[in-house]
Amino acid sequence: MGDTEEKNLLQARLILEHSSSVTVLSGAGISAESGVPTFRGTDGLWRNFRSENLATPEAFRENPRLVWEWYDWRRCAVKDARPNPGHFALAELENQKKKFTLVTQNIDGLHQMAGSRNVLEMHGNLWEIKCTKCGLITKDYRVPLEELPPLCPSCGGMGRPNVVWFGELIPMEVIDKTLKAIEDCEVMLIIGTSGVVEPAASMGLVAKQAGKTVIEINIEHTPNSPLFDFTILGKSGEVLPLLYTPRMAYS
Ligand code: BJW
Ligand code: ZN
Repeated sequence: MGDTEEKNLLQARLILEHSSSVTVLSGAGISAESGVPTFRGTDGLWRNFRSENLATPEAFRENPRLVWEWYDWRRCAVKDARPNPGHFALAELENQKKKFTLVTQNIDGLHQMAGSRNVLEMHGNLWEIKCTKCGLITKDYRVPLEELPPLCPSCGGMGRPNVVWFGELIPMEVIDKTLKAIEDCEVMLIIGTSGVVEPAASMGLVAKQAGKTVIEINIEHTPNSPLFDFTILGKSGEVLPLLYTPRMAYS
């Protein structure tokens, strides 16, 4: 680790130590060390298709089976994934703070598996299927799914992944709670996201404009880096465990 990274790490540690309310925005990068592929970049997702061309309501209307094949493949890939030290560090940080909100763009459920409790899923959940006819949402952990597209257990309508695609709205309740969490926090951490997908990408700026300290953790700089207080360059699974003092078991 270079001198700058060491300095940024120490500074972040001090800032976090002295704050009682923290809000986090996480993206695909935090799950990369769990073996879950990110979207963009050289190792980005699948079969030379751009996720932008699959993660849309239009793509689903045109070819629901193809879109479902993609999601079924991702469900298979995520099924055996386990949280990494970055996920666990955030769960522990939550235990140490008076107020803590973890807003994630990820749909893999790994934050919850690591023990994070106050989690807002901006883009939905890979394990939920929503009926396009009656709107029923069911949890379904089968991999692979027996029939593609899966059918609604209640009305027989076609199911779709309960995720937010391009051109669709983030649930209003999630946006409201996210904005409130930003308003209420002293420090915001932006972890493992390329910061190109709105409205998540603007949340760091919202925090900055509200006078919060915003720290980014990423393996590389992003277009938003100049807006933030500073960026810690490194893998989130290596950086996050260094940002707090673990509680002693019997203290
Ligand atoms: C590491 C690491 C390690 C790697 N440690 N780091 C304003 C302007 C322009 C366009 C728009 C706008 N407002 C809305 C839009 C349209 C659109 C949008 O943003 N388009 C842009 C791409 C241009 N947004 C929407 O449509 C949103 N809806 C909306 O705003 O509704 C109102 C509206 C509609 C239309 C017009 C105007 C308003 C909905 C967005 C939904 C995004 N959905 C997806 C799919 C979800 C389901 C699924 O997973 O399949 O969400 S797309 C995909 O991108 C997924 C992700 O959550 C999201 C963000 O990706 P993320 O997490 O940043 O991943 P990567 O791969 O991009 O980056 C990984 C990062 O990790 C990199 O930086 C690495 O360096 C780093 N990294 N390893 C730390 N170990
Ligand atoms: Zn139904």
